[in-house]
Amino acid sequence: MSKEDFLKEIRQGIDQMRAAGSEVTLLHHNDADGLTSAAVLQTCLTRAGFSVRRICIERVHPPIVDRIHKEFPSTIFYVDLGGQAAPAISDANHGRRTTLILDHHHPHKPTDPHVLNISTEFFGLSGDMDISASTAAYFFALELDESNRDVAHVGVLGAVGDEHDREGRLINENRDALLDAVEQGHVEIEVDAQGKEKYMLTRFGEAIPMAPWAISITTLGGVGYYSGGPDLGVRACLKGPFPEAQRRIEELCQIQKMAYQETTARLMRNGFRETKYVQWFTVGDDFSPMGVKMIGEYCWDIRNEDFVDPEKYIVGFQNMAPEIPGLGAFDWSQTKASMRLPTPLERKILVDRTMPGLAYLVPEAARQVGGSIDACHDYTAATIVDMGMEQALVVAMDKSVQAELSRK
Ligand SMILES: [Mn+2]
Repeated sequence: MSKEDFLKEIRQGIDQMRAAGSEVTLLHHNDADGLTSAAVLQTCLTRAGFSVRRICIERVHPPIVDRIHKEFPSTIFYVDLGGQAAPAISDANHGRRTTLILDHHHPHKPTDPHVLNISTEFFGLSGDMDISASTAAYFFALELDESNRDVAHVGVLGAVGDEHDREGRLINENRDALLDAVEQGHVEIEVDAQGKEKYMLTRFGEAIPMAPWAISITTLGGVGYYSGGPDLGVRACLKGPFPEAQRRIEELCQIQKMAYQETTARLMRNGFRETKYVQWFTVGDDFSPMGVKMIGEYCWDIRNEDFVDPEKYIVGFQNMAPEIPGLGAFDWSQTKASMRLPTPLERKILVDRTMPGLAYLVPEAARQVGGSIDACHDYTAATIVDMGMEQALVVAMDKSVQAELSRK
């Protein structure tokens, strides 16, 4: 399995798309990698004569997938998400639409022959370091037409957004995209005294440091999720920082700061709700209009603050708005739960192995209260449960920790 096999699978996907008509619904994630991926695919597919309807989603949630596969008479294309949910997507599709998944997360095999899961990990390309979804999208664009080489810099921006350069430089497939962008004069590489590379976007005139720019793109998609942020984000990936986007990024940073400050003040005043092993809280609708990705970001932000118990799991809840921009209203009443760890507890889980990790605890507890199971790692996890089940979820986690400890 290699990059060559991956490209071959992409070509097969392109053939299937071409055979299925010219309408494409493009579903993508709302962070910098997801937005750059969407920007690359929207550009190359439009150039190839497809008409693209783009919908940004925060996660693959069954009611959303059901509606799209039922109501959209088009090819359905998932990027930067969906790889893991390929079986659920297969169920929802039920043989109806030509469906492509282009992803770099841990994948599962689809069960519907109309669903093609082109996940990098199937080809030995690590989604953690080698290849971002945006770089994968860039390869897709090149297979569609070599002239799409001019969007290489957009691919690179997504890789930087997913911090694939965290060891000092982009490597392997991401580096291929980087060198393509450098060769066209769209990106410059700077090397600091420690030998760590820094990337400058030079496509739009004045050099823009790519790492903070990727964070701004993520702010548009995450904080601005319910207020048109993803659209601005995709445009900013393609056009660089234009005044309207710049203004909006500043406003959104302010909105985020205020929401965080108010929540922190409340937690310092009233404390968390606590069980033996868990400290938890809900922001209800207070984070509106920010996307539910933000509850996870907030929990991560506070994990080592003085008002947080360093030995307990952190669980934060944020209610889901009853709509998906671009898809309309949904009648769910659900809340997103995000789990994070204070560093001392993280050490007990990852290093000492004296406490159970979230990858075990959260799916187990979610199952007990009818929650959705999603990508969970030992140090970060999330699930969606019905409103009113918050305490039951926490109690289930707590019991699970207890059971695990008495087993040891
Ligand atoms: Mn990604």
